[in-house]
Amino acid sequence: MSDLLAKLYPEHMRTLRARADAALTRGGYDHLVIAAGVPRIEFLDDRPAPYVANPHFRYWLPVTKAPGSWLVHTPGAKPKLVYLQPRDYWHVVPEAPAGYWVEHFDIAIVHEARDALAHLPKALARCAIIGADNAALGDAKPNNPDAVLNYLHWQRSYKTDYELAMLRVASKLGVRAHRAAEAAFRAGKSEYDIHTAYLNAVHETENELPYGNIIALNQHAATLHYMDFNRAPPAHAESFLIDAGASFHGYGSDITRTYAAPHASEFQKLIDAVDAAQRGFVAKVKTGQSYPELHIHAHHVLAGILRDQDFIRLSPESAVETGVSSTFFPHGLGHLLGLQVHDVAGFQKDESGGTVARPPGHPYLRCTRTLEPRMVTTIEPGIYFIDLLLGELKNKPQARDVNWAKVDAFRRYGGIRIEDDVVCTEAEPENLTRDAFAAA
Ligand SMILES: [Mn+2]
Repeated sequence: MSDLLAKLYPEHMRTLRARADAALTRGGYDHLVIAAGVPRIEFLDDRPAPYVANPHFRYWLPVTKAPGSWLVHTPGAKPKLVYLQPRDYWHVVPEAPAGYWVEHFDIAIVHEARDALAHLPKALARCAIIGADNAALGDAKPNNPDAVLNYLHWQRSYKTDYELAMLRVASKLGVRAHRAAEAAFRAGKSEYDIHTAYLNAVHETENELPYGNIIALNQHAATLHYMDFNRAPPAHAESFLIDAGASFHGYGSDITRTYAAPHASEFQKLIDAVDAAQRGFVAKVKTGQSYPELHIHAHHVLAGILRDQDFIRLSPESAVETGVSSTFFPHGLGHLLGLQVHDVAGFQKDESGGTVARPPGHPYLRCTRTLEPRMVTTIEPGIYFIDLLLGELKNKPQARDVNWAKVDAFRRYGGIRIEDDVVCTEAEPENLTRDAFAAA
């Protein structure tokens, strides 16, 4: 693997340097300075929150644990890494830089956080400094200029070959752990035990995962971000929804699967229909596809499933128009993915910034872009039986078009979500998740 990454990294660096040059021109700056960042400290406490390195730092090098380090890009010069190895016997000190990326940087090692300042450009007013507020070091205060960030964020949507290789690995790791989690569900384990089975298989701590695991049995799957991890197995396991990913050198996967217990064939039938629909949406991840239009299309298809399986008795068109489809599918079809699980620029209009609004009535859609090659997006349709939303539907005129007996019988399953990570290409989409499941 590291041979492949070593081979792809030089081109990745050429691309990033060209992007950084263009961003600096747009902002009128001479240097791009990126703070890896430092952990936040809990209020009224001396306990640090889990450290997550600035994604702009991770974009340049596969180093996720170097708090207090800095990166400097100046057009025409070799990028500079100011690498902090503190004198510290309380914490593990980051290892000396090693690997395929080292030769691409001029590296200055410092042993005190404040010593990094001497290695940053003297003319700080000429620097675009990217980082969180608490990364400020003396007069080197993050200014995060919009013109620079908007350009970089837009470009981050188009993954380099190196980044795609990272994302493929993150998908493989996630799928390996998903299979262990499914086995734990089949063995009758609790949510907590399924969670630990997942962690054992992915070989990552909870803080290293790209996001917190969602592991829901039965009606818990109706809570979209259920993260309670019940310690006891349910008396009767009917269904299992797992939304969990894996990290690889700062890149993440984001995968959701839903399973029915063997006796729950009526629920399996609905899962199969959502699964087939999801594959259809993935097939539409193509150059020129408007993501919000794909989201609306998904509403029509899912409403058709609800009608075909006799949950509702109105046409898909009127189910979407009246908001009934949103009772059962109340979140967005997906989002951009990369260095961040909900990657930047999902709503950006162009490389200068701006916003493309969500379609009215779809407040949780996380992407309004038009798809182009090298964009990576999730496709994650769902159908849920959520007490709160069903209660609201009951007070609407459309309540008479709902087969409540069947809907109520399905509350015990919670819901279904099926999520793959998909690369838009010049031709057919690359499904990172299904490819990884097929290879497992
Ligand atoms: Mn997702």
